[in-house]
Amino acid sequence: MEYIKNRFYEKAMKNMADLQKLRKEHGDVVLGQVTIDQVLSGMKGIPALLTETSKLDANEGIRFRGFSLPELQDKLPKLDEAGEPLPEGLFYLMMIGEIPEKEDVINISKDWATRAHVPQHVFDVIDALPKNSRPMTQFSTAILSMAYDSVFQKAYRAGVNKKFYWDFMYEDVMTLIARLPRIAAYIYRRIYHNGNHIEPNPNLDWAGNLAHMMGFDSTEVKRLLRLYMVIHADHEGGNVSAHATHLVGSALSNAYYAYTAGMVGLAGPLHGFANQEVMDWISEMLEQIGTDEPSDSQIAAYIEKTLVQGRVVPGYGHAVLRITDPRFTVQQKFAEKYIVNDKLINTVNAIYRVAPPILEATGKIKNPWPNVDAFSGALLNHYGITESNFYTVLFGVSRSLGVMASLVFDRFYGLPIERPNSQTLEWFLEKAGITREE
Ligand code: HAX
Repeated sequence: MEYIKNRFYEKAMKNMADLQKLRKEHGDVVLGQVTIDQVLSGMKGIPALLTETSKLDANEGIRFRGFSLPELQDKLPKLDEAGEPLPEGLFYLMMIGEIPEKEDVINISKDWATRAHVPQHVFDVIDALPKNSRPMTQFSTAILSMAYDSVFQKAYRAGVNKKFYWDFMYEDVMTLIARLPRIAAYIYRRIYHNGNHIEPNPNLDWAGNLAHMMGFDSTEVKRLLRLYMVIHADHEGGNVSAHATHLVGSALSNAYYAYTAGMVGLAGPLHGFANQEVMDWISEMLEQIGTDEPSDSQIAAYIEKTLVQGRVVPGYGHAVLRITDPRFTVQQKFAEKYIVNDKLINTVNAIYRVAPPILEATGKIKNPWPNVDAFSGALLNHYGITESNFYTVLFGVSRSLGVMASLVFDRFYGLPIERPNSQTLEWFLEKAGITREE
């Protein structure tokens, strides 16, 4: 299993000389100007982070190490040719920068299977929470409780040289990722199946095992979860879950602390919780209209009503994208390929026809197109994973792949503690040449 770590070391070492040169000799190169609007609109568009794993283009969507999602569906190893790529392969690509061979992917699967044992105290911590506390609360608390096991933390306390931090971080990252399916499935079975838990099957792949432990052993659900885990894995470094993980990690917090920070960020309704909000919003709409096959004009009226109420239409808009999210399109194509006439999916497609012009007509929403969350719930629901308040946990399991890979890079590159500058309103007014009335 060490060979994945060794490959990472070889590849990442090649970048180190360039990074050191940049910092030493080119640190004064100007990258652009920062406007008041950029700062006050949530630091949009300011190049402020170094993230290797993926890059988001506003007009094209996500690329992982240069590969678009359809390219990855074609190129990443699968268990069977008709299936979807294994998320293990995407993790390899993000870490090493090359499309893996099937053997590499199987090696990661095996590595994670050997690390997947979850200590009893983690289940005890979950069981101590009220059963009806939000699944993301249970998930984040469980992750935090594993900080006890951090080998990075122990090594740091023992005074290890900083050039070896990444090695211990890698170990924590691999163990954390390996344990997540068991933890997520445990929470799922605890809440929705009376605590009737299902043991892991070490012969299954990471996403297949998640499906298995949740109680879904069909090829269809395993295929869907493999796709789901690939498309939600990373969205460059500035989104809330990735940035929070990176920020907390920059204080040399261990991987469990950093990822917990990312997960509590993901739990917000403008980020990962939007996947549940989409389902809630659609159910509310269907209930109020009184049909499960709404017409385009009924949907249009409901969208208008939502906007008048000063609420957001969940699943639409994006802080960076200015097109239909390719993660939406990939799911739509998956549905076209495998699913015939599902009423909820028909409604999601109808919303896609109707919503963009209405959102655009407001004149203020910068991106009227759907994001990943507009489709994901309908697919899960179709295959029997109907408990929408669990959906953000599934997103969280997937997101570990990108943010944890990035954390290894952060420690390898020795990126310093993050500490942007903040200013008072007074300062901004002065910069804008505004004098306050006495
Ligand atoms: N419905 C209604 N209003 C919307 C909107 C939507 N879908 N999207 C943006 N707006 C509003 C904003 O609230 C903002 O209003 P105010 O000026 O009154 O504050 C205005 O339009 C301008 O916003 P923006 O610049 O276009 O968008 P932001 O970068 O500020 O926000 C969001 C991006 C994704 C948060 C936003 O589009 C939104 O709230 N969408 C709905 C929630 C959602 O789907 N979130 C998931 C995003 C993808 C993701 O991270 N998945 O995990």
